Amino acid sequence: MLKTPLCDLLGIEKPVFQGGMAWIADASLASAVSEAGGLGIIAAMNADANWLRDQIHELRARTDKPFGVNVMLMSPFADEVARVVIDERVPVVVTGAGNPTKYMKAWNEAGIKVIPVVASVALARLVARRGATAVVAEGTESGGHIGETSTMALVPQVVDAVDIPVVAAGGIADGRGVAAAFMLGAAGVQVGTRFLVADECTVSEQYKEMVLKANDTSTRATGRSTGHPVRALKSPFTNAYAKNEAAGASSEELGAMGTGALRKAAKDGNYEEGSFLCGQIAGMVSERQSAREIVDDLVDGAERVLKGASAWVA
Ligand code: TUI
Repeated sequence: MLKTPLCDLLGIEKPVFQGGMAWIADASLASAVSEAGGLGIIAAMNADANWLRDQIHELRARTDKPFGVNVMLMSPFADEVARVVIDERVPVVVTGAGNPTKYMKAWNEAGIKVIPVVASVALARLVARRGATAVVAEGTESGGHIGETSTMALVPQVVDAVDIPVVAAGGIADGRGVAAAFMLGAAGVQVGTRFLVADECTVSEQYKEMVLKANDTSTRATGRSTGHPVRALKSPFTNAYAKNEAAGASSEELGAMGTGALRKAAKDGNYEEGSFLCGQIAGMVSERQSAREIVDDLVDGAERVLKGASAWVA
């Protein structure tokens, strides 16, 4: 059995978080991951308080296990969502795409376990000082909004910088990746891309097919000129976006292009206009499975390779 201090800290059985993917990580997927013993996470993304409240109630109707809400800090509704997680007594809040410190005092006082996603050592240190329970160190291999540093380089540097548990994210989709993350000092992993093809994931069929067909060079990061780079599967949208970016389009023009593109991919399966956010590891995701099968395979696979890891040590 693979158990780390993070499991006891959060009351979960397996040290696997499901990434808080915008327009994708809803009560259906999150409740299935939590039921499987991991930490399911509802993505509040750009949704308002009412949507989030409904999703939390739906999740609670399906499981009584711990779960999280991902608060996307660039959302226009971040303030109201930050209140909902307190009112609803959400056990774990994961934040992304910004600095969460302005909310941390209220969340800590409410007894919420706060786990910011960080893409740098500097932000990891800052949130640790402000009472974070753990951090997710997310490498640039991830899908969605990304930083510059790879998982391999970021995780051990964050582990050395803070004395709270570190969860590794970015480029992890099987037991080898989980075991490697543990070797870097992580106490858990966050996985997004592999859960895109989970049976309980309500994303469009078009999205799932694109992930299943992807190979190692199928993603690209665009939007570096805006200061908010995003990784997605190559598609007509990323081609058009990159062309406009190279031609010197302003951040506002590029932002306008992006509006609605995540929903078009996730909900409508619109190949031409959708932005299919996805991590570099998509090439390894080739099978539709239940969330439970995915969680079990990640953990069992890690156990297997960790047990064999000393074979080369004389
Ligand atoms: O947040 C994510 N991934 C996301 S958010 C998202 S929705 C979106 N769509 C289009 C544009 C922007 C957002 C899709 N995917 N991952 C966590 C993450 N956080 N990755 C990187 C960061 C990050 C980056 C810079 C966190 C903090 C930061 O600087 C904070 C500061 O101000 O110091």
